[in-house]
Amino acid sequence: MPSDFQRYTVTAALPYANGPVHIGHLAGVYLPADIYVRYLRSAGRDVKFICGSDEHGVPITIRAQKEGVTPQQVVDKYHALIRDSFLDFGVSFDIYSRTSSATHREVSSEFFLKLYQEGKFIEQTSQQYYDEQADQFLADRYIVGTCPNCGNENAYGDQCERCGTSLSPTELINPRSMLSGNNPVLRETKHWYLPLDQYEPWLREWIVEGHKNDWKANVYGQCKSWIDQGLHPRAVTRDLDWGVPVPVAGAEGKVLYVWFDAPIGYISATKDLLPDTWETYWKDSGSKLVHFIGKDNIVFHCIIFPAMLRAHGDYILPDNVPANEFLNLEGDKISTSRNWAVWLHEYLQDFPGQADVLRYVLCANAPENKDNDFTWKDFQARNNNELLATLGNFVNRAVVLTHKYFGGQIPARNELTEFDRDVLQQLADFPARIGHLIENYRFRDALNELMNLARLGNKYLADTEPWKLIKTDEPRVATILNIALQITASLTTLMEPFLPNTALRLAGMLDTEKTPWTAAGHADALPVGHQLKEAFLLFEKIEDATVEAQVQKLLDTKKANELANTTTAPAKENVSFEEFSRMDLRVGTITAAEKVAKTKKLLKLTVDTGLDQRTIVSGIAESFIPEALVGQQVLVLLNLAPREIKGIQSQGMLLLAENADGSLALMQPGQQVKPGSGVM
Ligand code: B3M
Ligand code: ZN
Repeated sequence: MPSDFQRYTVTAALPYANGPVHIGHLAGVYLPADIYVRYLRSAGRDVKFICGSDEHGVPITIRAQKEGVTPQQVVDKYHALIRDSFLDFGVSFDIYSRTSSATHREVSSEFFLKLYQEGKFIEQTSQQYYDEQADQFLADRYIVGTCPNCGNENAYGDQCERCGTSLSPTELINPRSMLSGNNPVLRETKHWYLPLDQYEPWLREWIVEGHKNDWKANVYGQCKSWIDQGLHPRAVTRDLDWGVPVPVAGAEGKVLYVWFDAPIGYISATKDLLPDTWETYWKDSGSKLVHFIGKDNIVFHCIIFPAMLRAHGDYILPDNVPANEFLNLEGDKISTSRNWAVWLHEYLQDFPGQADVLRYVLCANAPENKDNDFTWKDFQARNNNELLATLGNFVNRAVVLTHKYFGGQIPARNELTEFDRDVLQQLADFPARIGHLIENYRFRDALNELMNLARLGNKYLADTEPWKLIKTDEPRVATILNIALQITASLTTLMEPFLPNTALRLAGMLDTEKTPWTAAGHADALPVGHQLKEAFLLFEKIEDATVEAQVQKLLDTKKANELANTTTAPAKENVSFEEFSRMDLRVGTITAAEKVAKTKKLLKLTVDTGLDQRTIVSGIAESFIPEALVGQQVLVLLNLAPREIKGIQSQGMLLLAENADGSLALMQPGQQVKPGSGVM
């Protein structure tokens, strides 16, 4: 691919403003996009980094309904939360806009209208489910019913979440409206469709032939299989009251489909940013358009949006769509509804000032070519062994030794050894190598190269041992530290795309200005005599207890989910009052408790029943400590036929409640009663 573009238009997927953002968002989309853009800026390129909240669509209205608020209140709340999270993590958008803005309504309406007027859509009527009580058509997600595939009674109109089958609403058995609970009826409605089939030959040529070698294999593969399966007209309007109204007569109550208006949001955000010059970034063929997205958005960005742009005719097409796969969390799929996530705003509460650590870990472990797993153990290890022990340690040694031996001033470089020359040559090669990797969307490899430069620095100091030479050969130590400090200066520039806050702090320590990418790798970045500031540690050790607390938080979530998900057992057959009254239920007081030897589960209890002190063997040892039971009042079934358990006569049974996770709770009277009191 030619890299003779004059400018870059870089977009990151517009997150739905229906929930906070988590590590999966950051690792998959916003971090790689930010690294790319920061690098381009440092390399002196003209780049605009565009994003905003996606504020339309059914995810928003469903969340509003759940929370009992208006869709506008939902998007206002989450737009602010998401915007702040990005800011806190240094994601350096030139604009973070929103699709509920006036500009967006205008730009997306005009876009639709042009296609409409030029006859680029087809009009079609179809039967869709309508809720007569709520008086509206139902989006797929608003219909639940029985899955024809697995019998799940709560499958959605577009998908069964139990068996994963994708469905259409009319396939559901016994469909119900989520608005009223009633059975919806089929009604005729008219919509506009983009005839994707007509663009198939062009898409095949543009993607399958044209981007075989420069698009990532996961992206290319998904596109090709879509095209090979045959494309069909896609509806671009919906019967909904939340969204951009369809701007033609006779379309009352209809809005643009969210996946029609959202990508146009990139254009309207650019217009918000640059009211006079935005068109250069979207219409001039010297502009390189790059979309950063997650893999679930590939078809929309590689097929549908390009077909829309092509139908419109004025716009450039994406040069690349470097979509990532998914990040999992501790072996499980990240899920907003199950609260299985590390939320960005919560991370910063637990690790204040440590945004760069998460940026580092998520980039080092980014799901670039396959799904990947985030674990807190790995987070800790990468911080302690890589950031702290490699990068931080090297910088610290170079600066501390310079203070110790030369009053913090850059010492002169004297006669060079072959090793010195080799290290300086290697240093000179790093910026181009890292830059090349970033330009090819290989951010993990690029970060690893950055760490290789720190490793080179560490090795250089370890091999030359200036702390030993200082007594005998000060000029040699001057040379060594000069070279180590030149490496440090380059690290400042080269780390900036990945670790922007650390880069800033390091520049402060070196008392240097931010230098452009092209100045990195030079042997004279820091002039002789330049005074350094005091040394401080760039990274903090993360202790076991800290990550254990995070793991515990996740275990608590898992437990809460399990409890919430268990179904209550169905009712048993009726019994007569006669049968019931044959049970002799009493309150008793436990007077002694001990484990039954050689068993895991059994406790031998002595219970004061008011009539006697009797022995009851009970399988509760995993839920209770014997000592804690003594003195507790419990409900006892007195006349259960005695049986021998592990050689002990058990006379009766304790009543217990069992939690979904198998843990047990005692059944106790609400207040102290006399042992032997009857229960009825
Ligand atoms: N809001 C989907 C998502 O967050 C969607 C992206 C729009 S990009 C134009 O996955
Ligand atoms: Zn199913």
